[in-house]
Amino acid sequence: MLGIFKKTFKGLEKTRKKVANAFSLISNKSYLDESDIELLEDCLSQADISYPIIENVVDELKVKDSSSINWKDRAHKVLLSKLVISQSVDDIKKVIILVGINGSGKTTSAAKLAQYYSSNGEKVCLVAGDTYRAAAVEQIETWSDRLNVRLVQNPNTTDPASVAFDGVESGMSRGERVIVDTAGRLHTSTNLMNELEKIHRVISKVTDQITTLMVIDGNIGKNSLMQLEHFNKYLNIDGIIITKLDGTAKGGVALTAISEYNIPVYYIGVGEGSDDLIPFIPDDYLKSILGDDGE
Ligand SMILES: Nc1nc2c(ncn2[C@@H]2O[C@H](COP(=O)(O)OP(=O)(O)OP(=O)(O)O)[C@@H](O)[C@H]2O)c(=O)[nH]1
Ligand SMILES: [Mg+2]
Repeated sequence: MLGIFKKTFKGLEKTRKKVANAFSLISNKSYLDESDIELLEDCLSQADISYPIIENVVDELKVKDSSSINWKDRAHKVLLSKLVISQSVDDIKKVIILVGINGSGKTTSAAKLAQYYSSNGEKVCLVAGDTYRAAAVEQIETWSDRLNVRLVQNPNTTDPASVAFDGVESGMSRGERVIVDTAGRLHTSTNLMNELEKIHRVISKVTDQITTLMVIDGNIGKNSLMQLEHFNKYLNIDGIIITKLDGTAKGGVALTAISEYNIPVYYIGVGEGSDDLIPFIPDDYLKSILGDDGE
């Protein structure tokens, strides 16, 4: 069941149990009273689903429905409608810039993407755009060795835009998929945010085939959406990778990102290995949160 979503399914077990429990408590009811609604609101909120979305679910469940469809299926239907966005991993352009706050999983995601595209037969180049820490360069170097993909780095400069330019220029001329790692930063650091904007601007001189993906730690929950909003002010965020959904994450962040910000989630990270990246599939994702009757 659920094939490649198995790890997410395992990771979100706690959330799913709570949600499933709430739905089983109301399963025999033909209408929902205030305490049932409160119970549902509570467990959906604990799953990191934002209030406007919860309100939509509750409003729908308050509508009389004489068909046999059950409460959970109705909630699933509402939530799925929130995840409808014309997204496809095929929309991702040749150059990918990964941005996000410290430790969200950018470098690991760069490695995962490198493996993903290599295994699809593409030539891949990693760009060490985190020039501030020697350890950061070593980390991506280790991945490039392990995955046998080209790495562009420059120990003689701390200017990430310069390394990114070299990487994209050489990568495009070789027909490679170019994945640019960047240093983690807080959205409140204006200088570092301007630097990201500069990286993007400099790469744009080489090509317009750029997709900027924000890497979000799924454990951070609702706060991460504020970070998304701020990053999106400095450079257009084209899509999202949500990481660590194999861990203690509650899971609901993807719903809010897509429905309130209209930014697609392309991939999710479900582990620390280079093959722990899977395309985001709305229906499977919802089953990970709400449960699946076949579970
Ligand atoms: N369980 C799990 N761990 C992950 C996942 N993605 C990344 N990690 C771990 O999270 C930690 C941080 O990952 P990095 O890829 O170094 O994060 P980063 O965003 O590059 O960090 P900075 O460069 O310091 O900003 C590492 O220990 C990774 O192994 C994931 O999907 N699941
Ligand atoms: Mg990093």
